Amino acid sequence: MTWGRMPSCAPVANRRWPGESGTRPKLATCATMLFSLASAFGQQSSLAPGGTHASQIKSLGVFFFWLLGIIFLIVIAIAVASIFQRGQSTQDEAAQRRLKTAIAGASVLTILILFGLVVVSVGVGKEISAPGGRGNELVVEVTGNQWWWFVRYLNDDPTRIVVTANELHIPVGRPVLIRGLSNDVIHSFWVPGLQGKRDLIPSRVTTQWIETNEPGRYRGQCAEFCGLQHAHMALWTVAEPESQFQQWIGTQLRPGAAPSDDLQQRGQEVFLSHACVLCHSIQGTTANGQVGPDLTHFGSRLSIAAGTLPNNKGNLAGWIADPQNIKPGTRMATVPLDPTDMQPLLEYLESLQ
Ligand code: HEC
Ligand SMILES: [Cu+2]
Repeated sequence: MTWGRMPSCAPVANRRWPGESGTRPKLATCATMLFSLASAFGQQSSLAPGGTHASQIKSLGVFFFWLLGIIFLIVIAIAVASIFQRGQSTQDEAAQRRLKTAIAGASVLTILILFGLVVVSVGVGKEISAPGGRGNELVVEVTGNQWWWFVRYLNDDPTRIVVTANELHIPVGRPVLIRGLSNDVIHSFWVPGLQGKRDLIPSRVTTQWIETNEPGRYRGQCAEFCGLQHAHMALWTVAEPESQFQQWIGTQLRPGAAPSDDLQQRGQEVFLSHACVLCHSIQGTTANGQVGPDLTHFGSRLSIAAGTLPNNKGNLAGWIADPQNIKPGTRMATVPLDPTDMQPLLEYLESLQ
């Protein structure tokens, strides 16, 4: 699966997702972009399931669609037919009886169909929420924050606990238990290509099993209105083969990369000498803030600010210079920086692979 295109008609430089052409979109191209939206939705669609749970949800939806669609057409056909039969008398006894039988039959059929649908959907609901663990499961804690996702891979061995943000990596074919929490209001964890929704509720743990049989990127989105920037609270789920996943875990377990040149060295100094450290952590440095996302491996992440922008230097500069402009209301403060400090800071943050 590729990035697809995240179309945007907004004339904002550098707001491009990887793979998009360098030209700024003109008004005329906006129409075509609307169509390519469909392909972007492919990465966040319950109609493009990447695992068994999502397939079951899709099959249920398709079954409902066709059954109810056919019933709808039958009802309309009867209604139209009755218009043309208006001249006929319904006064005689035989006609009255036929009418009563028809009404009674339709009522019983309706009740049976509705009851059947309840049974089918409860059955699917049970199947997709059944524990998927066979002792080989991965347990990931996902905590909703206004408006980003804190992610922690639990492990009995505390030195193997991985902390990241706004991005999940999962091994293909292995069940993953999501332990959902919230730090503030109710959020909802929803990766349509993999599972249904599960609310994240303050001071309560909710659980959800996800499993995928197809490597790829699945976009998730907070599905419970949680304030001003609810729409900018997305996350990427990257499903990859076990070996690649283990490699990823191995990298994430390492402390933040040491600066490899003078520019990055300066960037680290800028970071550590500004208010950034009050809110962000970079393992291996003195930065130990807990308010915002852990930045130890920020450079390896796909997006900035919970899917708001693709991760590249241009977007990062815009974000750091004026986060409130990009995500009004975000809990990240604007930190005044000397203009010459920006480039080194960008080099350093993007080097944190
Ligand atoms: C008052 C706390 C605070 C300060 C100070 C702060 N940040 Fe942030 N930062 C946040 C929060 C909260 C977020 C998450 C924002 C969101 O997605 O809504 C964030 C997000 C980010 C992100 C995106 C992380 C991701 O994975 O999406 C980067 C990069 C970042 N901050 C860098 C910096 C730098 C560099 C500084 C200093 C110049 C800084 N921050 C200062 C709180 C802060
Ligand atoms: Cu939300």
